[in-house]
Amino acid sequence: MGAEVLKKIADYLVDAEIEKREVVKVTTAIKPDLTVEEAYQVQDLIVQRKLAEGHRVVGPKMGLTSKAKWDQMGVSEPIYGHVFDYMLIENGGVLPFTDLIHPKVEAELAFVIGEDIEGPGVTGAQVLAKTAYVLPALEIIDSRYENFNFTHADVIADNASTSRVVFGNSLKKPADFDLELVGAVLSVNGKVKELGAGAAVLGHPANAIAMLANMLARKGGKVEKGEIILSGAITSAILLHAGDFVSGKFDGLGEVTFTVGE
Ligand code: OOG
Ligand code: MG
Repeated sequence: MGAEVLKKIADYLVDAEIEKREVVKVTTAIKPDLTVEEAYQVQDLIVQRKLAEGHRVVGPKMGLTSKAKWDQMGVSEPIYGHVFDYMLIENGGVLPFTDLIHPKVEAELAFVIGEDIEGPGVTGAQVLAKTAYVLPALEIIDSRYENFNFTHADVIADNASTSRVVFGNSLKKPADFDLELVGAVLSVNGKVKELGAGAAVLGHPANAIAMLANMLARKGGKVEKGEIILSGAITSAILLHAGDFVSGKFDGLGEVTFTVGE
């Protein structure tokens, strides 16, 4: 019985994604008492459905890891989601506006994992030692919920609003950087909209990957070699419109851009 409801929620959210329409949040429409544990079970069902449909997981991602995001979304606890291969857009590429519901963009630092990282008790320093490369990224989030309005459990069930990702082309060794100090400037149509530094993400973005490893360990999972993992937005997310040109400039890591198509 319980399992049926969770499958119904997973299909409700994936169908909304595929049909590009917003839906009332799960805790209002289907299950007011949805727990965080159940929400991650829904997310696992979404992963299973995507894999069955022939998609591949690029890696988990972290979200809600900065004060800017906590203040913007009204949910102040970090969460994780999953990025799939069909979500990748090349640097300089086009995001067709009509593919999504109400997309927003945010600037992030990403980690290419060089060795498996298994919790509990993982620290940011251990993450850095096991990171092959860091690279800049723009994440396009697209909550399936009306007005991006959700509770902690709702957003977890909705795969942490994950929708598209543009990775930068420059891969750098983490030892060559102080990721705390890496500045990020997010502009739309040549106007600076948001700016910040790596330290906005839990003091150091490697701490977000450590937290992810520790969260996955509770379910017997780990951060795996070869995954490319977003550490969470440094700043608030910006609502996108057809025709927008988006640029994220990251100190020492280059520029990531895309255009929003019609
Ligand atoms: C949830 C996803 C948050 C981030 O980087 O903080 C996220 C949302 O804000 O809709 O991806
Ligand atoms: Mg994000």
